[in-house]
Amino acid sequence: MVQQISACLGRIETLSVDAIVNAANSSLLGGGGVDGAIHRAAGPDLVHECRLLGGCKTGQAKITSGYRLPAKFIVHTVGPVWRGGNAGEPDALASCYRQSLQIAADKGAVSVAFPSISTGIYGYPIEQAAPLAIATVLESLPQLPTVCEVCFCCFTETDLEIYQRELSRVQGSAA
Ligand code: AR6
Repeated sequence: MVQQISACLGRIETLSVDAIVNAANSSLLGGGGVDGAIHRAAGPDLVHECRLLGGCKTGQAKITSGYRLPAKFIVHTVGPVWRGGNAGEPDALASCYRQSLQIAADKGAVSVAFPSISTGIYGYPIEQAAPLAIATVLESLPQLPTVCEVCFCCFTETDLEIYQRELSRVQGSAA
């Protein structure tokens, strides 16, 4: 089956995909940034389900229904807070992408959209996060053949350029 990876510009909570990923915090009870936007759009039933999940550790992921969103599922993952790069941030960030894809695939998701995890409030430099996100997804997809489409949903033109440059680099070298 063909597996496609792309980047797009927009608000992730509006995407009609099987699963969107949320850059949450360990409480899973909502916050600012993309987390706030997803909770507002999904409606109050989301936080009720999140309360039952007992939080989530950094690098791990949990899944809920999408409620009022076009997406069927929301995968909530907790990215690392940037502390300079030598405190295990790359491993934790890679783990977010791996676990999120796995848990979405376990629910039968064929299309998955990611925000740029940790690169907002948590301060991870996007120039380092984007190549890691793309490499981790590329490594994971062969083990998850039912996932056909992964989209990196960028919030700004600048972020989109960074993702597109990296995607052209790795996809160009694979061609
Ligand atoms: N759609 C897509 N991307 C978005 C959206 C949106 N609607 N809104 C923001 N972004 P952040 P983090 C981008 O701060 O760094 C929350 O309070 C944003 O431009 O949302 O992982 C949580 O509860 C950036 O590129 O997440 C945690 O406490 C990316 O999403 C904390 O923030 C991630 O930025 C997590 O921080």
